[in-house]
Amino acid sequence: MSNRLNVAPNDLSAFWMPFTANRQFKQAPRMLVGARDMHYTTADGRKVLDGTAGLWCVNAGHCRPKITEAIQRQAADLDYAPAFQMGHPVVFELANRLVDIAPQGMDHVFFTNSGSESVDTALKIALAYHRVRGDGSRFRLIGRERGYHGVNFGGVSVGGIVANRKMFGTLLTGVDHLPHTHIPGKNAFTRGVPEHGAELADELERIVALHDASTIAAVIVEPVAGSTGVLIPPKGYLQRLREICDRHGILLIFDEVITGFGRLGTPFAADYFGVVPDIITTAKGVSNGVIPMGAVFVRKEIHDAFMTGPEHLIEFFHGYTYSGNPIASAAALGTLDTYKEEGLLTRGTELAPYWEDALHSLKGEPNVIDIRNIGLVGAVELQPIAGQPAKRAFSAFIKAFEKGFLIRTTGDIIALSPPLIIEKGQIDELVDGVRAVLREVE
Ligand code: PXG
Ligand code: PLP
Repeated sequence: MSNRLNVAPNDLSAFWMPFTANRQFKQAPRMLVGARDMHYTTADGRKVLDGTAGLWCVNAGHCRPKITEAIQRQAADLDYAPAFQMGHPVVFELANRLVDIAPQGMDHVFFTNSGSESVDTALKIALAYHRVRGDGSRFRLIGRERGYHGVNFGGVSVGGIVANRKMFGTLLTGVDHLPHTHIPGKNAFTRGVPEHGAELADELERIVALHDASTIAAVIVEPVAGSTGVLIPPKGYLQRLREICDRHGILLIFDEVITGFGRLGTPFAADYFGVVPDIITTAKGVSNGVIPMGAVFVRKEIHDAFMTGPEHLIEFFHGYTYSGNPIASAAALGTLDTYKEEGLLTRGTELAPYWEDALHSLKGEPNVIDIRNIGLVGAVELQPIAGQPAKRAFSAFIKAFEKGFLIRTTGDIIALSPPLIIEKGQIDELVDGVRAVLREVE
């Protein structure tokens, strides 16, 4: 390990940390200085089992040689190429490789640098698509309560997490929201896909009746809502959304920033549920989280609708300085090679039953009010401490880290999403770690 800075600087005040309790962190910093495969190493030399694949992104595990080598080689050969009006071979190769593994018909890719950028890109593609076809009255975007679509203005507008929305003014106008699909009264402790709630998709018909289909451009949902605490779509729900969108000429966008690249045991959630949307947003797992990158997959008809007008003119006025950055592209190719060699995009299918049994063995532990699982994702929902929401789960997070486990919490929900290379013994270790924590936290 060659960390030049593997001790904490004396002053932590300059860095305003994202989505972090800054004051709490800086009093008792949790610093990571190294990582390999399933583990992090902390500044004080402890090994920590990664139960969350970083932030749901390190699907192939940490510091994988193919990815490291690809980055090193690319950095020495071509560091940067202008993203606009210029090209480089690596990004074209990457687009071809991505289209090969994407659901059928999703055969064009637009590159971004994050999930938030992928979401805003997808929303803009949807709006512009209708307009280039002469259907510009379709300006409304429909999201869902409890949805997370990143932190840029488009994504926050269609998102449904109140803390991420309430500080930021009027957001985008012309947005409406479907209800979320969490019905613990009927579905608590379901193993896998819950039985009840497909009819919640019919709320889209109500929204269509309110606004008229001719004003609606697109519906965006996470196939499995991740960030809000792992909400799994009821049986038949996504099919029904697809049917209603088709009936009314509305584009369906799946935000697969978390579910993409093997998280559910299939390459994409669209494969898992057998529902193909019109646009898929991805990031995270596309480059194993190693270098920022996002990719938006688009159906041929949508892409082709833009390819009109004089050929010397730009067809879509959108893009980022770092869209398809050479080093990020090389990292993504190294990632796809690793996924392929190790069968990681489908490994979750083999492990899911074991994962499910392990997680559900936590039923009956103190304060556990629900357990949810799908693929290699799991959630353990805790009863909040009265008057102190999120406190119990945050204490569990701190205690788990002290015991050598990285878990993720949102509100009073513990979310687990380990790298897809996890072994059965490590699943046991992780779940037993959570069990021990639950028995200790207040
Ligand atoms: N869409 C979805 C569905 C996501 O889960 C984003 C967009 C935004 O991606 P970026 O790369 O801009 O962060 C996400 C990201 C968590 C957690 O543990 C979830 C995300 C990010 C960080 C933490 O809840 N999701
Ligand atoms: N702000 C300014 C002043 C810029 O010049 C640019 C890009 O040229 C941006 C923002 C957007 O940056 P990016 O393309 O990295 O998203």
